[in-house]
Amino acid sequence: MHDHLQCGRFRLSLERPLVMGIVNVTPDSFSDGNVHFRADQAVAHARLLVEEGADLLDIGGESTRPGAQAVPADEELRRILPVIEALRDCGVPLSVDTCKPDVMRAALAAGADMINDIGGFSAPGAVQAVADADCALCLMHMRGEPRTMQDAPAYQDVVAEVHDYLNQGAQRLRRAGIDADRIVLDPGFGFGKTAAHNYTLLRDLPQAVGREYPSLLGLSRKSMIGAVTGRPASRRLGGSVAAALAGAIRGAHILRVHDVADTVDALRVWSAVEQGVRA
Ligand code: 7PJ
Repeated sequence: MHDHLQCGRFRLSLERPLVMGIVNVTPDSFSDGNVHFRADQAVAHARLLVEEGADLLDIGGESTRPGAQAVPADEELRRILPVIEALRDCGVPLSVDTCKPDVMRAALAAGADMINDIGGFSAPGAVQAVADADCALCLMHMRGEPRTMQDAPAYQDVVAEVHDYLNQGAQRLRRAGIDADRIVLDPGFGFGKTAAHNYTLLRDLPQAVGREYPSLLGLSRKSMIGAVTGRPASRRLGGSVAAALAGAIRGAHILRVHDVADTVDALRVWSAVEQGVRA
């Protein structure tokens, strides 16, 4: 595995876990439906996350929650392009969370450094949309599609199946001429998985991802945290930080979180335990 991630304008060291702050530009995150208001709120929130220590930002214009409906590409672009443009100078790489090749191309042209595709670059044209750029690619495992993925997901061996999907997907990217140092793999917590599947994948993270590529984990506030704590999404901070730390201990490279400041604190304390404190 490479010691860095080629990520558009940036070359990120993978020596310590990186924190990716989530920036939602979806109507359900804000009560006002106005596009400009929404973009301004998202940009302000993103700047706060950078101040809190985010190493990257992940900008999403399509809700991918279980049961969510698809958003057309032009609406997704109306939401995210102003946000990408406003954040270009924020000092950290910008990832864009999308499955659509047209959105990928437009986001890269606007300055995005990474494409995060929960569909694993399986849409026709998705690989070609990113191949000739120098962006990073996050390839995530999903079983089914968001609308129906939580309808009784079943696996023979969830760890082996996720491993094979991710590594075969990475091979497909490599055959299209994409360098290994641009690729990140993600087990896709909550995407067509029961709580038991999710915890097995987190426990066996090194086996689920393999050793060839760095990993990205999205655990923040997910139902797997609620399944164990009994808490609603608004009160899953402690559980989410514990899950992020469990991932870091197992070698995760990028942690995708809502609560950047608390996750950064937890990682700093963990690092002080492991590496000691410099005098
Ligand atoms: C993930 C994501 C994830 C990656 C979402 C949510 C749902 N992208 N986008 N991994 N989750 N790579 O944050 O609850 O787990 S949207």
